[in-house]
Amino acid sequence: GEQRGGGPPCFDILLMTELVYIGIGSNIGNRIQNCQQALITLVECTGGSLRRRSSWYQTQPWGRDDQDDFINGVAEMEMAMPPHQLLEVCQEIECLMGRKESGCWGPRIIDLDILLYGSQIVRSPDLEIPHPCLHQRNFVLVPLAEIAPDLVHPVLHETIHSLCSSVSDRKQVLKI
Ligand code: PH2
Ligand code: MG
Ligand code: MG
Repeated sequence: GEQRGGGPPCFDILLMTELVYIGIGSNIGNRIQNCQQALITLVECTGGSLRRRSSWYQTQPWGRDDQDDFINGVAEMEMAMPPHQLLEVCQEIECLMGRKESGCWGPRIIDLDILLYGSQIVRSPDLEIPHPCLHQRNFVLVPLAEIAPDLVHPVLHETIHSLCSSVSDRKQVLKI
């Protein structure tokens, strides 16, 4: 940065933030309270700010029918924490809240999924952004379209609104 007067050198510190969309879900216990608690903890642990949150939705289970309905929602956060570190925080919160492994698509106390991280594309064995199933699921697209309809999916190059209106998923998603 520009040096002023006789004082110390002035450094410009650039905090690079991104808009990050997190999917929140629960289908065990007090589902809304679990989702709310996870979101509060996520804000605390990431140092990010919560910009928008969708309504909560009651959603039919996707992928496996033999379980209770979920509560789902999506949060828009602004943060500087990089994707893999954010993943660790999400997993730590799930663990702290008592999540047990219940297999693929099984019931869970809490699930925090990174859906989108700015327009970044991450493809690594432990983390894929955009979330690889985002565009196939009503329970993600409906709340996401509520808060970010004009957002463009960085791989499919379609808006969330457009993905939401053409999705073939017929599972029910009800605003509560
Ligand atoms: N999560 C899953 C599997 N199926 N179905 C609904 N409705 N909501 C979810 O959050 C969900 C699911 C695995 O993460
Ligand atoms: Mg999930
Ligand atoms: Mg998950």
